[in-house]
Amino acid sequence: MPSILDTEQRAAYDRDGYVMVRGFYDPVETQLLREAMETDPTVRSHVYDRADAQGAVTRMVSWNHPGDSVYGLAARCHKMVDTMEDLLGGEVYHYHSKLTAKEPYEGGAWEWHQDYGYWYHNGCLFPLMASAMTALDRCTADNGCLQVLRGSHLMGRIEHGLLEGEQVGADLKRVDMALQRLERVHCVMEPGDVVFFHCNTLHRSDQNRSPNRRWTVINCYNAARNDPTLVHHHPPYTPLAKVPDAAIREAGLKFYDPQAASAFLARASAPAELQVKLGRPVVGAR
Ligand SMILES: O=C(O)CCC(=O)C(=O)O
Repeated sequence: MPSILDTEQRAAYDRDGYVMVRGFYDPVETQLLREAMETDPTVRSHVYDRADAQGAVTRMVSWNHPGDSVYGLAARCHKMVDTMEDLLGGEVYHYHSKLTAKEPYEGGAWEWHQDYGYWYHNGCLFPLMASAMTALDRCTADNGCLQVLRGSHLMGRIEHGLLEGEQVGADLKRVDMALQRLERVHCVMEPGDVVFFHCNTLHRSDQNRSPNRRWTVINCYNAARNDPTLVHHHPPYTPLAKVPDAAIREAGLKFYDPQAASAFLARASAPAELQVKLGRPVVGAR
C-alpha cells in the first residue's frame, strides 16, 4: 500500500525533518489506543518515572515488540508502516514504542535532543530511523506538546552529554546556535494526529503545568538495512508482519499477551556505551 503522505507532505518531511498528519487515527481507533494505555494490566504494571532537572516526571512505559494488542496492531498497520517505509526508503522494523504520559500539573520536561544522539551508541550505523508520535490527548504549548527545530535533521548528529536530572541532551552550545537560525515549532495536536519525525530532528517539550493531561504514544522504527552492530536493550532486525488498517478496530480493546510481557522494559536505560562514556549510569527512554 502507498504511504499516507501526499507529495507535499513527503517533501515537507525531507525539508523540515518532521511532518504532521491530522486525523491519522480516527476517533474510534484513537479511543481504543487511549483506553488500552489506561487499562492494559501489562502497560500499567510497567510504568516508571523519568525525572527532569526539577524532578518533575514523565510517566513512561517502553516495549520492544509490538505484539498483537490493539496498540501493537496500530504500530504494524499498513498506514503506519508503509509511511515509515516511504520515509526511510525501504523495509523497516519496529525498534520500540513508548507511552510518554504527562499528568496535569506535574508532567516533566524533555531537553533538546536527537533520538539518534542515543541510538548511534546502540550500534545503529546510519540515521535511517524515525518516530511517529500519536496524540492520545489534546497536546498544546500549555500541557507540554512536542517542540521541534525545523530543518535541524540536516545538521547531522550532534554530540550528547549529561544534563541535570536523569537526562542526556544535545550539546547546548550547538543547540543555542541552531536556535538562532532555525524555527522552533510547537506541534499542537488533536487526539489521533500523528507527527512523524527524523531521528536527527532536535526536539524537546515543556513541563505540564496545566490542568490537562498530555499522553502520547511514540512508535520508533529502524530500517531493516540498518541492523544494529551491537546487542543492546532494543531489538536487532526482526521482520515486521503488517496488518490491514481495519485490524485496529476489529481488535477492539485487545491487551498485550501477558505471557510476552518480557518485551516490556523495566526501566529503559541509556545505551551501555554512552553510560561508559559519560562515566555514570543514566536512565532514559530512547
Ligand atoms: O514526550 C515528549 O514530550 C518527548 C519524548 C521524547 O522526546 C523522547 O522520548 O525521545
